[in-house]
Amino acid sequence: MYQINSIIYKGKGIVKVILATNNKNKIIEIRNKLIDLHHFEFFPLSSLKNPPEVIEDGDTFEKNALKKAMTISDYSGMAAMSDDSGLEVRALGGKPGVYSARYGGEGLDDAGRNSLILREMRGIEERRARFVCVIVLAFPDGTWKAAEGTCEGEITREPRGGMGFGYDPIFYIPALGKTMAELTIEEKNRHSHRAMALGKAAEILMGPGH
Ligand code: ITT
Repeated sequence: MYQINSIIYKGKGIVKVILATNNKNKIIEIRNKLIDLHHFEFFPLSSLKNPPEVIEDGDTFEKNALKKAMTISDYSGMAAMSDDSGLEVRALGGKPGVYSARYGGEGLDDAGRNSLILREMRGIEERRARFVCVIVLAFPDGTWKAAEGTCEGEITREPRGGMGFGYDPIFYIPALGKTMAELTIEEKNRHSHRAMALGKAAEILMGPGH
């Protein structure tokens, strides 16, 4: 049992939270990870009529996550949870970073972006990389909280695995001996950057002393 955060809860039966993301894979992972938070119901952005488009022009994950959550909370009058995330490759000076979703230009899909990174990494021995995720919770009273999670790994020499999304097939986790795309959703939700950030976000929602 847990004690729900009374500042957020304010005696409401179920607190509705809009997931301020257009990424269906993030929604699946978030819902799976937060399944035990019975006092909260998570709705997709598509449940809002004509939600505003958010231009992600921040130079940090937190700025972009804050903009997404704030915009949707303001628009809906409800609590909103956003996720801004990406891959930072050491030998590429932290790229693609906040540009992860559109690295290489709009014409590339996930497989194309993975090929691009593998090409850029050809012949490079320093393969260390990390995934970063910042979750922002924005509330109708204008307050907000951020939670960050990271996951350390290495860039593979070729894609491996068919699960997950994005850069998962080229991100190897030495401690597990698998790429992120070789993990089941339950495994990914024990180890990923998003899982770490969501764990902290759950603490914020549940409040102290749970
Ligand atoms: P929203 O902004 O609507 O949430 P998005 O996909 O554009 O969706 P981001 O701007 O945060 O989200 O970009 C994140 C990109 O980083 C994502 O599109 C992937 O390419 C990559 N990424 C983030 N988390 C990942 C994960 O768990 N596995 C693989 N790639 C990931």
